[in-house]
Amino acid sequence: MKYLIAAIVVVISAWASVAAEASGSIVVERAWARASPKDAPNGAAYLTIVNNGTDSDRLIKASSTVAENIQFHEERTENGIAKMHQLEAIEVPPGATVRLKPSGVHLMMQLKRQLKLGEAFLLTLNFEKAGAVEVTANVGRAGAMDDTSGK
Ligand SMILES: [Cu+2]
Repeated sequence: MKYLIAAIVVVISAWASVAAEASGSIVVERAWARASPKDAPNGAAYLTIVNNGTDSDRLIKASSTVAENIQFHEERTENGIAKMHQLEAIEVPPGATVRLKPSGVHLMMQLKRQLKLGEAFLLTLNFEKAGAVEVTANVGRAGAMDDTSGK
């Protein structure tokens, strides 16, 4: 019986490491990206940042092996036209959950290669206080509005 409990604990902790990654009081969950058309220069990635601490933090840099560089963008509608604005950083107030999503704040990746449905890639997120957090982003459908990978 002891062995069975130990095995269950191992399985649960392995699953948790896929679902969310943390550094200090910052937890990053549900990282995903949209599949990109062949030869598309850019791709978007999304994730959820939770700040369980009492201090604010900021996401100041993101990088990935699939991207030449990654910018922080916010999509805003002005006079009926959706426009992208570059953000210097993404603020994460204490106790807040900041959700990056289509038509909102997103990671804009200058792609080195095509992102294919069903694959996964690593994203490294650097926070001003929490430091580096590595997450696995799952690639969903091209026009997906949410993480459809089921993970
Ligand atoms: Cu963008």
